[in-house]
Amino acid sequence: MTVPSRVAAVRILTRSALRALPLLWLAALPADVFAEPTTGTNIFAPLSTHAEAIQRLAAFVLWISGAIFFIVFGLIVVALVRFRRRPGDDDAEPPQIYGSRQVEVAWTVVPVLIVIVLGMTTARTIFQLQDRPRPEGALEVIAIGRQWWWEFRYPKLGIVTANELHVPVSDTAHPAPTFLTLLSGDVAHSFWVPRLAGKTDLIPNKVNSTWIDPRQPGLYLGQCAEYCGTQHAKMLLRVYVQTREDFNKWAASQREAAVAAAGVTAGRRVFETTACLNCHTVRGTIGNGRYGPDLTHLMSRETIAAGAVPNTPLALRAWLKSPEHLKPGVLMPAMQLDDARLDSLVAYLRSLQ
Ligand code: HEC
Ligand SMILES: [Cu+2]
Repeated sequence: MTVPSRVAAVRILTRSALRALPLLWLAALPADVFAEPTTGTNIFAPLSTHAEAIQRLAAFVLWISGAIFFIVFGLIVVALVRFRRRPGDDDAEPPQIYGSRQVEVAWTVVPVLIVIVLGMTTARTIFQLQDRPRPEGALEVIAIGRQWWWEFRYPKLGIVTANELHVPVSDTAHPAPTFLTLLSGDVAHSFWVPRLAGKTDLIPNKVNSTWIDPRQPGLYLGQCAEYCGTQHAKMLLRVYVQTREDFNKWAASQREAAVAAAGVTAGRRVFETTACLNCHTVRGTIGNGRYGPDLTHLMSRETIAAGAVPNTPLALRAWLKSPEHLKPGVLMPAMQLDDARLDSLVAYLRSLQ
């Protein structure tokens, strides 16, 4: 390498090191610096015990790795600058050193200690979170991952819903954690709402669990975090954290059977005479399929198809006409309904408040 290009290399290295510097600050910033609504998915802005513990651990690891990065980089830069070839160098070999016990011991022992510290801190965080006993009165929810949507069952409340999880807010004055039992109906999935908790997998034939205690009401977004097939990317999660009163109101209305609205009998007949009812439940009708989402209170949801499609009349119609079009690979077939039957079916589904 010629002298000018070496100088240029040093300059580029220093410049990229300086550019990377601000990244490190991220880890140390308090959560409120990111004054974003709860819908953000920033792991550095946790709003639940699990997520906070993970953020603390991540910040600690980042600081240590950052320090190592700067020490190593600094030494490289010093070596490059101080020992570069100068005009008039005699090209003789520099003095050769054949090992130094102290140096070798130091650079073996120090990294081993660092790895032990990082490993122990990580293990402690994992065990702290996993060993927490399930407090009396925690809300129990069973979350089942399916290709490519989420089923949420509240066994004690008699509620079954899909994709949009409702839980009460848990502030320090009134702790109200939610325990999630995680199951899979087909392949491996992973439950991940970054501001509430770390990823927990849903594995076929295995029972996993996690818990959340969100501090602020709002909508928290998440996503399946384990590749589970074609529509993995559109297996989104929405967690609605509500005040106690709002949550109780929601729960009470979810417990009801479907309303038998007037003027939608034609649509209801379509639902009950096609294969819809083999895959979908509408409590209060003969439809009790469990392969697809429970539709009893479909209109209480803001989205359909696991957050992929807004729950509007137009989108709903497009979905029924060709689910494949909105979510390629989807496991709901197009039912080949003509326009009149589609319209009446949409009217019926819109009545499922
Ligand atoms: C073979 C089973 C099957 C049949 C038959 C079927 N569906 Fe579905 N349906 C599904 C599955 C699976 C999903 C979830 C798709 C996804 O999000 O990936 C779904 C999703 C839906 C949704 C969106 C629900 C939500 O909250 O996300 C609606 C609405 C719906 N189906 C209505 C119908 C209607 C009406 C019919 C009859 C015309 C029907 N389905 C026939 C399996 C089926
Ligand atoms: Cu998945």
